[in-house]
Amino acid sequence: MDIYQVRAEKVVKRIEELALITEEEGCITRTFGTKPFLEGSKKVFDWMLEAGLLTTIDNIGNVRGKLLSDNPQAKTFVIGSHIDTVVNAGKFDGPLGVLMGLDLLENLIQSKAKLPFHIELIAFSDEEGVRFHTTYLGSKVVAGLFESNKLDEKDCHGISLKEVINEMGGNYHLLPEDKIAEWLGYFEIHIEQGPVLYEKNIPVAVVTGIAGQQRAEITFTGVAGHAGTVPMDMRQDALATAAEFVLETEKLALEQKDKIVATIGKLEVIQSASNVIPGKVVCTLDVRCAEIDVLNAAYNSIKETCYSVAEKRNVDVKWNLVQGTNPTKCDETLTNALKEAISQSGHPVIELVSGAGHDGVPISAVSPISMLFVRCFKGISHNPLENAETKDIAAAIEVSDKFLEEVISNRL
Ligand code: HGY
Ligand code: MN
Ligand code: MN
Repeated sequence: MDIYQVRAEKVVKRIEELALITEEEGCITRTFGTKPFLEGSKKVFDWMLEAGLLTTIDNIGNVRGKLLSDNPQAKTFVIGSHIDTVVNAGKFDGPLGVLMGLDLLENLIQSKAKLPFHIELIAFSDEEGVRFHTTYLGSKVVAGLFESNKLDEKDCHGISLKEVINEMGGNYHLLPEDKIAEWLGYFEIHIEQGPVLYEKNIPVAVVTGIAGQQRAEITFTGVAGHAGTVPMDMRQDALATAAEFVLETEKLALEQKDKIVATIGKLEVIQSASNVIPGKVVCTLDVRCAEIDVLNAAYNSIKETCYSVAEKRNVDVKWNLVQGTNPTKCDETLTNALKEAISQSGHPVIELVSGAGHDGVPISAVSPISMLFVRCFKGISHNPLENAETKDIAAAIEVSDKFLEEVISNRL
């Protein structure tokens, strides 16, 4: 069996092991700071330690393994992805990039590669932003971009981010010390989470950019009432208002389906009962686009639509922009090296823009970034059916080895 297939099987074995650690029996959920999350981090920590990396867990819960150059003044090349998950997740989104990164470093150690720069493998602690509805907490700390006003954000149980950091054994006062001062570059391997490679029957693609995204939390406040006595034309129904808003948003996104996507992923009827007209509804909005002007225009027209639907129904709206990230470009030099590695490995070079967000977004402010996509089953992700074939992981390992050789020999 070829060496890449052997290495890929070891990556998959570790992915399967990590996937057994979850908050909910029967599905995969490891959200920032929970006990299963910490158990998963410890497992990755132990693997990094076993591999011979200088391993630590920083104040925001990132698991970090360093392979040092002999030159103490050298810059750092980071390889990473995230180990937190969405709810009822697949097993590859995040862990694939962390455990393939670990394999790449194990291979460098085994081949006694002389490193002109430090390489740091990072398992980011909160890329998905499930618990506090704000993403990239781990990578923002490493990039020195963490906003301390996020420390008072509360989760659905009223627990603040700073309390969770303390519970994890971190010290939020020391977060600024966890940043990497001198970056050489960043490389992330991730499943495509889209159907292109599956349709084209190609194992890998190079990522040229990451779409921008706007995330908002919207509260509709009407009047709760008796389901049996309030005439239909006298209601201020918060749920009917939210429902019309959801369909109007879908209609607007469909009209621009080649450029934008818009999703209302969460909707909660507050103090709901089957015989009460909903008085209060909270929902989320997630809008994405690779072009900033189109993204802003779509976001603003969705917001205007929201207010006009609510006004028509005499319902109040509170609109809170939770986070906005601009479209991000991958570094040309690193991306060309990745294209070269793909063609040297015998694959056609496919260039894709990622609709999904990744930790390279905040990191791009302080470092050149690069990403390699791996084909996944029908493009399915954020779903337990998510799957990547071992042979595609083997192909991605071969490409990544060649890419790293290029970076090391030319210090791109
Ligand atoms: O939602 C996303 O873009 C990614 O899964 N964090
Ligand atoms: Mn991901
Ligand atoms: Mn994800």
